Amino acid sequence: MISRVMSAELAEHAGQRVTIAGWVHRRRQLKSVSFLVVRDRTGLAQAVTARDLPGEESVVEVTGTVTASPQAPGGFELVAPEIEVLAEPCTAPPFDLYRPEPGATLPTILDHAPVALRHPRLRAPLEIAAAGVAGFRETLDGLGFTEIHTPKIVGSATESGANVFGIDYFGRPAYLAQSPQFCKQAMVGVFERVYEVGPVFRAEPHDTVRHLAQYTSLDAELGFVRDHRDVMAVLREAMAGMLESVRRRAASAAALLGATLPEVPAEIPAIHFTEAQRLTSSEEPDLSPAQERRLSEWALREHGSEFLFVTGYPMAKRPFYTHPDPARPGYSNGFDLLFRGLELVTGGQRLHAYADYVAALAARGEGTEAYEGYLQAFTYGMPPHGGFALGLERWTARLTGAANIRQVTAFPRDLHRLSP
Ligand code: AMO
Repeated sequence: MISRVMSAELAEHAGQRVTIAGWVHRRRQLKSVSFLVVRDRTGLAQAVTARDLPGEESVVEVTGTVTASPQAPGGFELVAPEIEVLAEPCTAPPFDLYRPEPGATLPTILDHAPVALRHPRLRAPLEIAAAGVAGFRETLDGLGFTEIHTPKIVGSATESGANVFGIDYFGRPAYLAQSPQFCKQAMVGVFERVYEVGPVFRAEPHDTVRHLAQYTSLDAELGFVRDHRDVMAVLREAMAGMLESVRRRAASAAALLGATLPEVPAEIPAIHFTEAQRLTSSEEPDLSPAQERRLSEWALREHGSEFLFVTGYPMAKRPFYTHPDPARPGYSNGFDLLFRGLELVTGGQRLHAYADYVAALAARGEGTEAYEGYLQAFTYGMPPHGGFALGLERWTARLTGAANIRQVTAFPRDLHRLSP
C-alpha cells in the first residue's frame, strides 16, 4: 500500500513531502504557472506546478511538499509536485464537475450517473443516506435488535398483488419482494427484535417524483409490544439516531446542500386518522399527497414538529396482516409517519394468532395456500408484535430538499430507466 495522505489532512503534514491520489477535478494553466486541483474521497487539494497538466477526471498520484497557501482549498497546497497519471479518461464528462452547480438537467445527470455522481453536490445526498443508514443500524443494535437478510425472490406478494414484478423462477412463477414483511415477522419468533436494510421492488405504473421501481427499505420488527405505540417509540429513536449520525458523519455534505436537519421531538405528535380527515375536511378512506402536506403544515404550526404520526388507518386500506384497533371497529393499529409533507414510514401492530390470519385472508376472499410458508411461524407461537418500514430515498430527499427522489438515488429504476 502506498502511504497516501487524504486531501483533508494536508494541514497535519505542513512542510512534509506527501503523496495524495484522486481525480483531476480542475486544471488551470496560466502563462507561467499551472494549478491542479485533485479530488479524493475527503475533498480537494491543490498542487502548483509549471508543467502541462493531465485532463480533468484523469486519475493521478501527486507527490509534493505541503505549503501554506490561503487561496488553496483547505489553506494548504502541494508545491514542486511529481505527477503520475494512473489512468486517463476516454471522454470528457458531460458537464464541468468543478463548477459549484452541476448545470445539467436531471436526465443528463442520470444518463451519465457514473461520472455525474462525482460532482460534490450530487455525491452529497448519497453521503447523507449512508450516514443515515449507519445511524439506523447503530440505534437498533443498541436496542437489542439483530440485523437480518431475507430473500428478494419470493413466492407470494406481501403488500398487494397490484404492483409486484413477476419473474420466471426455474419455470415457476415467482416475484421480486415488495417488502421483507413476512420474513421479518417470522424472524421475530427467532430474535424478538430484527431489522433489515435492503432493496425492495415495486412495479409502480406511475411516473411520480416520490416513487421508484426499486428503493432501499429500512425495516424493523419487534415482539412483545403492547400495541403500535411501542413500535412508534422505537421508530422515534431510530429517526433521532439517523439524524444524529448525519450531524456526526456527513456534516459537510449537509452544509454543502444547505440542508436543515430537523429536531425530533421527545414525543412525536400523533393524531388519529379520523382527526386527520377532520383537519383536512375529507371523508376519503386514505390520505392524498395534498392532505399529507396540509397535515405536516398543521403539525409544524400547532406542535412545532416536522414529524407527525397518523394512527388508526381504516382496516380496509391496510394489508391483511394488520392488527385491528380493539376499541374502534373498522380502524387499525397501523400508522404512517409524515415528514415535511410526505409519507415517510408505514408501520403498525400485526396479527399474531394463526386463526386471525386465516380469518383475515378469508374476509378478503383469499385462501391460505399462497401464504403457507409464511403462516407457519404463527402456528408455532408468536408474541404480539409490530414494525415499520422507512423509504431511504424519501428520507434523503426530504432532508436535502430534493424535489425528485431520483436526485438522491445513484442509479434510479423507474418506468423508463433501466441503465445505467
Ligand atoms: P409501504 O408499502 O407503505 O409499507 O412502504 C413503506 C415505505 O416505503 C417507501 N416507499 C417507496 N419509496 C420509493 N418508491 C416507492 N415506490 C415506494 N413505495 C413505498 C415509503 C413508505 O412509507 N410492509 C410495509 C411496512 C411495514 O408495515 O412494516 C410496507 O412495505 O417511504
